[in-house]
Amino acid sequence: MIENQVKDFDAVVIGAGFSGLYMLYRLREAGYSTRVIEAGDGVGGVWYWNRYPGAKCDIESIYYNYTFSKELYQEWNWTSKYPEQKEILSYLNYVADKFNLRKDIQFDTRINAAHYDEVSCRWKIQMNDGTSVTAKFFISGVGCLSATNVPNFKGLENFKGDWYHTGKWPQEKVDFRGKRVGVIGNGSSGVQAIPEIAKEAGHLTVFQRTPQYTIPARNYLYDPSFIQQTKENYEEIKRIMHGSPTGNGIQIRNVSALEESPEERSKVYEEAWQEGGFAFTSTYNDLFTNEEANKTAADFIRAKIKEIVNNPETAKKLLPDYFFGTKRPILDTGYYETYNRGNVTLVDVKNDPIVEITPNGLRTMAEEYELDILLFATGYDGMTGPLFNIDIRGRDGVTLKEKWEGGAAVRTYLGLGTAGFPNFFMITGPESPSVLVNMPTAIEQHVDWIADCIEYLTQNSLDTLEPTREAEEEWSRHCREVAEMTLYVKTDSWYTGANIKGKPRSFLIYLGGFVYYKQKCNEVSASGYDGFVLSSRMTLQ
Ligand code: NA7
Repeated sequence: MIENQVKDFDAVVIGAGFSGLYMLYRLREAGYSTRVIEAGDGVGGVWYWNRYPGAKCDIESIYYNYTFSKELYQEWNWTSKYPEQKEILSYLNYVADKFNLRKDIQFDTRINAAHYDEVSCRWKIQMNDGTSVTAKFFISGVGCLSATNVPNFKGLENFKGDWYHTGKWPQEKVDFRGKRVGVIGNGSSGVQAIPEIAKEAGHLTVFQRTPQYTIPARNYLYDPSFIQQTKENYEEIKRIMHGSPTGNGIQIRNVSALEESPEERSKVYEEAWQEGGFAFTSTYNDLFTNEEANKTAADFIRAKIKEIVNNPETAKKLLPDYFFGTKRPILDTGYYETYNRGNVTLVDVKNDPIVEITPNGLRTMAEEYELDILLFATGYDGMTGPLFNIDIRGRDGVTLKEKWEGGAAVRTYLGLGTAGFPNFFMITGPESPSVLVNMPTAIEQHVDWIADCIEYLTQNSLDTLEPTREAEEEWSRHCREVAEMTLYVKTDSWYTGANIKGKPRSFLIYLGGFVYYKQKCNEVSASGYDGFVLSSRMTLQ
């Protein structure tokens, strides 16, 4: 029930995904009044919204969970190596129930604006239902990929069929049986959805702009005895997650791809390909920093595509030529094989661009395709998109978007906070390792740091904390320098913001590794928050 009177909380958190749920748990355990505001009618975040056919996580389930509660780890049973969306959503619902979190979550509500009031040192938070609350701490758990991107194609409003975005999928099943279906986009979402839809649709047309490298997931059901073992090894799994550069069990072989002979390399790649999953990206230590090394992996996958896809013309269209792994690596189940089906057509929209959506389908320069259902697997305005969708204003009424010049000048300290926005924390914010680490691990580390920081302020009778301009300049420069040493910045991708028309190009994921990053965060807190300004209202007046 929505109350009209203005309420004051210690903390308001945006979003009830992995981040928001754990943040709520930590703050409430410490005795802080906390309200989570969630746009959906249930918990789950991305796993609430991404219900498209084939939606799965491509991190092993035994690592894709919280570690803060041993009891929770003992109680939950994952059924397969790569968990399906439904299973992850059930897990997060289980967490919400087990820790009685729902009572502090306001569902079906969006935050429109959050303005910092310098007199009261509180955030005033305005909701889309007209209500508002105030809070000492304003914490973003919006996630890196929650602002969906529906490209502004001419004529979409006239389309007579149904259309969907993979990241805003309806709760009820979409019936593709016998239908003419079009899919625009072949990133992780498209690559997962396409094989599943092809099995059901009358005809499926895939509109591809950039061909992708994808590696077979080779998912399988876990043996219950294996799950039992992981429970017995909970401490070890937790240690691996929180002590490794990627926050999961993946170990990168410390060998250059150029050190081994072509024969040895082929053998290594073939074994990894047969094993499936991210074993392939972990074969050599210089795949993402050395162009020549990268080419060896890219050539291997291109050869696989030619081998799998029967029609040489289709195979040719599917051959990627960017640096392997510099767009988010993808795992698939029968993706390339899908193009051998009689009911699937691949259209290369780089050479034959989409001109408009028509009432009956989609028209490219060369042809019109009649469609009953159109699917946008066109991704997200990543990292800054979800934050810019909210009118967040810090000191002097300056918006986050203004301060960061619409994304051209993002400045954060450790991705956790930004100068001029006191007591505003970002969980897995821009310039933190975020999506290049196993997300639940990155989230737990951030939430723990933020919760400890809030406790420190309380214990020391301090009211506000915000980064200094110098500290954030230095951190942002360091992030850019590390990114420049890699091949990631050379590719158009959502990592670089190139997927959104007009978005300034930048690289907002910290690439120095989770272990170093965590150590740096710990040093900052141990030093009494070096790089932050801490103050009490007494000193402010
Ligand atoms: P992605 O990975 O951003 O993929 C989006 C896809 O949509 C990609 O193939 C894009 O082609 C394509 N796209 C985007 N805009 C257009 C237009 N205007 N015309 C044609 N094609 C377009 O999003 P996903 O949802 O698949 O995955 C997001 C993340 O979720 C993923 O990285 C994992 O971390 C989980 P492009 O390559 O830009 O040419």
